[in-house]
Amino acid sequence: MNNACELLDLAAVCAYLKKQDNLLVLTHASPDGDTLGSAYALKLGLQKLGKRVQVICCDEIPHKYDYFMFDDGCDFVPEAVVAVDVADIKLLGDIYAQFEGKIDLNIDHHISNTMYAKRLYLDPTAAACAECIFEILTELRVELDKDIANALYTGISTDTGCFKYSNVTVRTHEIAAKLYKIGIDAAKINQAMFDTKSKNRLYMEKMVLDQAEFHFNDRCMLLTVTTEMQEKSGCTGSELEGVAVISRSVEGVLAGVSIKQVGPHKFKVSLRTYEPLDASEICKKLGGGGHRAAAGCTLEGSLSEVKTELLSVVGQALEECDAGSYTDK
Ligand SMILES: [Mn+2]
Repeated sequence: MNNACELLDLAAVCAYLKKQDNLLVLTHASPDGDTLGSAYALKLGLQKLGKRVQVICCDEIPHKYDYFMFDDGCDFVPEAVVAVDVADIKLLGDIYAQFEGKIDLNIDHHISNTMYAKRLYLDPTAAACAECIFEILTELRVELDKDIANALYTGISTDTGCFKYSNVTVRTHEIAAKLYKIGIDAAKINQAMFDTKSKNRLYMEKMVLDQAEFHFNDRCMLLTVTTEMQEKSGCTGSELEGVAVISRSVEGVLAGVSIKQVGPHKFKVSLRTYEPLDASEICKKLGGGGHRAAAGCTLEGSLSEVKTELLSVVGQALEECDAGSYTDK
């Protein structure tokens, strides 16, 4: 934790943004709907206040987000660097070293935030970072137009699994209702985000399911996406995301784990948990973090070593549940 990190409330974050004229907004690597929707809504909103804003993401952005991606070049020197939906500086990906110690403001909703920025606006009760951006733009009296509203809706709907996850609150629906009033393309966005997958992805899911493992009386479902499966299916980048969520549809599963091979001895782990398990707590033990119901970490070793390490931590959490000693934080 960085002691130099100043915690800002809504009024303070707005006062800070008002003072900046040229801003650079950073998203996390492997960008999702929330980091992108938050970044572009903030960009479009601040532009309405006469500011110049550029968004940078170190990875390629999937085309399904094209409807709110408005890039108009960058012919200014940024005065302030803002990271959105980025819980840890390392999540910036390849560009993280370049920005270490240089993030002026972090707007986030992850309880696991490492306080790496000079200033932090953190609302862990927000289901999506886009909820924070909505509050900020509203406080700044920015008139939300359809492009901004579509970007915000994308962030909120994707981080809540289309309003199905346990992070959804009354406020989530209230904000969504306000966005509906602006005339967002909700049905179209929902179809693109939740009901559409490529044929390659379907083929990859088939291979993953063929090798699904169940542990601890079927309460833990473990799915592995090996390099071989990635090559065979032709899936790359964002097409490989969101495998752990398959566990949602399996009765009795409390922990859905997906292990994605990213190197010969390197694996990205994504964990989905269902009450009373806490994914953030489990992943913290493995050097990662995230939210209560969805978290992740990166592990090194052979596939079987990684599986053993993971299963031991998940097994321990389940045992604590059985013993009634699982700490509900
Ligand atoms: Mn998020």
